[in-house]
Amino acid sequence: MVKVITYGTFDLFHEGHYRLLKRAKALGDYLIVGVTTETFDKARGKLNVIDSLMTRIENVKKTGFADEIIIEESVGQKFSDIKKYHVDIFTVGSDWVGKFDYLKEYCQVVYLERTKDISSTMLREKKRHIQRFGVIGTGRIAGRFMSEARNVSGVEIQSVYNPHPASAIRFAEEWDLNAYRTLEEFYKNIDVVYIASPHETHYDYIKDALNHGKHVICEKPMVLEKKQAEEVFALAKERNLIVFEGIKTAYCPGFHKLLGVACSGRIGVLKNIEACFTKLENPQHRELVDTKYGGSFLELASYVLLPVLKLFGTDFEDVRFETIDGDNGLDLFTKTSLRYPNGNLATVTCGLGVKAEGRLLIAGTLGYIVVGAPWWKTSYFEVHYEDPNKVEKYTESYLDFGLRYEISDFLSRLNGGEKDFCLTRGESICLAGLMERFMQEHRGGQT
Ligand code: C2G
Repeated sequence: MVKVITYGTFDLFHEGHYRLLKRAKALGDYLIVGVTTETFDKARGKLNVIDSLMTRIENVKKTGFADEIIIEESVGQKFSDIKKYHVDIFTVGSDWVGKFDYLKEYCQVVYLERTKDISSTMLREKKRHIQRFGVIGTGRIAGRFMSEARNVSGVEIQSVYNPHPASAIRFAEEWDLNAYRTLEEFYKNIDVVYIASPHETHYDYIKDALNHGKHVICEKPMVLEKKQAEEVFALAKERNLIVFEGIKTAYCPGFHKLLGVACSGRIGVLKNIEACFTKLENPQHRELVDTKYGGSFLELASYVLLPVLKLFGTDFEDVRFETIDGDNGLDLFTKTSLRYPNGNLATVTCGLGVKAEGRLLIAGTLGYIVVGAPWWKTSYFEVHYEDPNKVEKYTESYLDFGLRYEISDFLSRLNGGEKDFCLTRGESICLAGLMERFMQEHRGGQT
């Protein structure tokens, strides 16, 4: 009996998939089809898969060509499957030519001609209207957003705006966009505004975009006052639009895995969180020069507070800030302590002018989770127990700048598929409240 194996996502099952399976079956007597899990697809950069794993399996089953269906959940599995199932022929579409030649040592590898003019991506784009984005702000993060957005299907970035036209033109040339001199012109032909301008300008840009009927993704910290956050969320709701705070860590798969393990009871009842993120900044840069809106807390606290709000919630009873300031009064290093009514404690640290070990530590009654730097791009963490020999290791992929996860989550929200699970409105409002409180205590209430 000749055993054949093939793999795929089979999202929005179409003619190309059907023809591939038919020909795969004809290559032998017994066909095994590996259907990818969502986690595996995310890990290999395939975001925005629409159909659930069950639906995709069901669709493969319906063709009647598969004698056995398995799931594919990790890189390297093909190799072990070939051994495990005594496979004679591995086959896949011609879009993969050469990519699986390394399997030739173990079985025959056949690339079948891909069916032209049909793909899941095309169907996804037809099903979901392409979201046209415009970018406000042209700094480093905006550039990263551009390169990441190109990895997410359903997004087309069209325009850029910067009150300094020369910067907008430079960015537009670099990324092949249209640069506009006025916001009115910029809003034409876009659905979503991505805001990556200086912190203090976010609030006005968000309101203006919403008032022009545009959805918003705004870089962190989204706004600097609690009532501003409440106001923009209320305005968005009233206008049936989405406002979304871009804290990249909140959307990345490794951080979700970490939250899952922390909440699972493996380390008992959670009691204490410590998080530290420092990034030595050039003293001439805005972050250490702008005495009103610079400093380590405004720049980095969104990251270090995130695990605390996700795991302990937003109802702390006390918060205290301690800072080491530079000559201009800006905080070079800030320690924030939070105490919760149930006795839980959190200490989070951020720094732009003092270097410390970037680490996230979540302590529970049975053990602790530790993530080394850069934990804010979570890709590896360990669980430790009283017995020092017992260590569990977890890995998850984190691709390039990691912004693709937040863009993909935003699109799912836009398409009605997801609630604000990764970063809730309540958490964003709480973060804005903490920014406000810090500024009141540390900048004499200037916001
Ligand atoms: N396919 C095809 N013609 C199309 C579209 C897809 O022949 N017009 C083939 C692909 O080449 C693949 C199979 O259908 O062999 C499934 O395609 P996808 O769902 O896009 O899955 P893919 O990402 O190609 O997964 O481990 C996963 C596999 O390596 C391939």
